[in-house]
Amino acid sequence: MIADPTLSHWHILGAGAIGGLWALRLHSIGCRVTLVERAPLSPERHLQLTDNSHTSCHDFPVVAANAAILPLSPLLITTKASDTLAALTPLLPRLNAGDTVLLLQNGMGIDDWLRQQRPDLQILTAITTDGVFRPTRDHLVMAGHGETLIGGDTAVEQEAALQIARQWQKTGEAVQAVADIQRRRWQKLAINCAINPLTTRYRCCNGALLDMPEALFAMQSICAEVAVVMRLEGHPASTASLFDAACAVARQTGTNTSSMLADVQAKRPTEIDFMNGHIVTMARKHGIDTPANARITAEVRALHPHPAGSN
Ligand code: KPL
Repeated sequence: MIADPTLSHWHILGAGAIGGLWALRLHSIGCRVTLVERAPLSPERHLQLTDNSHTSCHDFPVVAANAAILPLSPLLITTKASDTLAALTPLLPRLNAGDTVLLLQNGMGIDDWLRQQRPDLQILTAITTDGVFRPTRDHLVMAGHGETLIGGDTAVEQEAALQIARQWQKTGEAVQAVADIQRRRWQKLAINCAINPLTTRYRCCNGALLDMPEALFAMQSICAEVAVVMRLEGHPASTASLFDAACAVARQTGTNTSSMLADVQAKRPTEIDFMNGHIVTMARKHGIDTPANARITAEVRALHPHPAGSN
């Protein structure tokens, strides 16, 4: 497919499973796509996607994050939350005021950090229920088509989210711009807080949590604290609604290894600081304790050495 010069030229930081998927999807509708990496292994990456029996592939140009590559906007960030600060910091001086940055990743906290560093950027956030795994670095296998929701906090950002959603819908995927992206991100965060670290504690797939009374009790305690913090942050939530949603997702993704357990098994840093750790931080800002989240955060952090100075 020849790139259409009237379509956006996307830069993707962190082309793992979701980033690689969107690289191929955006390429399929004629967008130019460049991958941005901290330490590129080669000037091109051959990404391949298997979706049922259909395979698509493309060679994408790769540029180093610290190389002079302007303009970078729109920039899609799909790094794991735990890798984002290191990956994004060298890019910050290369972003211009008003540039669009779209964060599509698990967990929360990175957008706040980015807004503090660069209040002049147009920062959008997105969540997805697409399921994709990577048997090898550059081979993606679609596990299930989900929905991607994009939004922004200001009217201008919401308009930008709408434009991006319209463009991404051309891929044929379920993509929507939503006015309440923060509420939806909190709901997704609650589900991740209730499932991911407990699969790590019990070394089990998501669905197995539902068969363990002690895991269900811990899920409920975590949800109760998340609901309090959500309400303090201005988002309606109850323990029952978050717990029910977490149980439903654990059931639907029953045989999945959660991303956190996969990280622990592969001895990679986890996203705990951007999930339950974020709840603890936000609760402290409001002057309250969240012992169930603090305990599981400490437990998961102890599994992997964290850089000195990180909280
Ligand atoms: O998002 C997930 C994750 O593993 O990070 C869930 C929803 C728990 C599915 O595995």
